[in-house]
Amino acid sequence: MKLIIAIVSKEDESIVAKELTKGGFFSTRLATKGGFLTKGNTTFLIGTHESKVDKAIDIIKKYSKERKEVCPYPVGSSEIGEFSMNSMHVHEVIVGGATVFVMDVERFEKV
Ligand code: 2BA
Repeated sequence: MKLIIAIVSKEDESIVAKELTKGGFFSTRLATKGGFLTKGNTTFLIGTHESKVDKAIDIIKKYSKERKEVCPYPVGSSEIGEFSMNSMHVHEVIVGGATVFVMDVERFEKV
């Protein structure tokens, strides 16, 4: 059993949820917010068998569009996390398609 944690843009939430359900997956949606843009996004929790992980990721990938977002920070001086932004002169960042984590599930029960 695996747990897929997938962060998708809010705009893609409905179609991703619909297609996951059509594909036979159970999912839970959480309203979340990115630490960088501080914009709302959606985090899916999908518990599934290991053999179906690739299928779920294919669906998420297919329906999560890449977008350009305007970066709200003054560009050129700050350091955020491990990334030095000293040399960045862009005012836009590319968001997505989706950010996906796959984790082992030690135990799964519906009680
Ligand atoms: P945000 O944190 O709002 O990030 C939005 C976009 O800003 C990122 O797109 C990336 O292009 C840029 N960005 C984020 N942090 C940055 C940094 N420290 N320096 C320079 N640019 C940065 P994505 O990478 O597609 O991420 C979309 C959303 O997925 C993120 O929204 C966050 O909510 C989540 N995410 C991405 N990577 C993650 C990670 N390693 N751990 C946890 N959540 C993550």
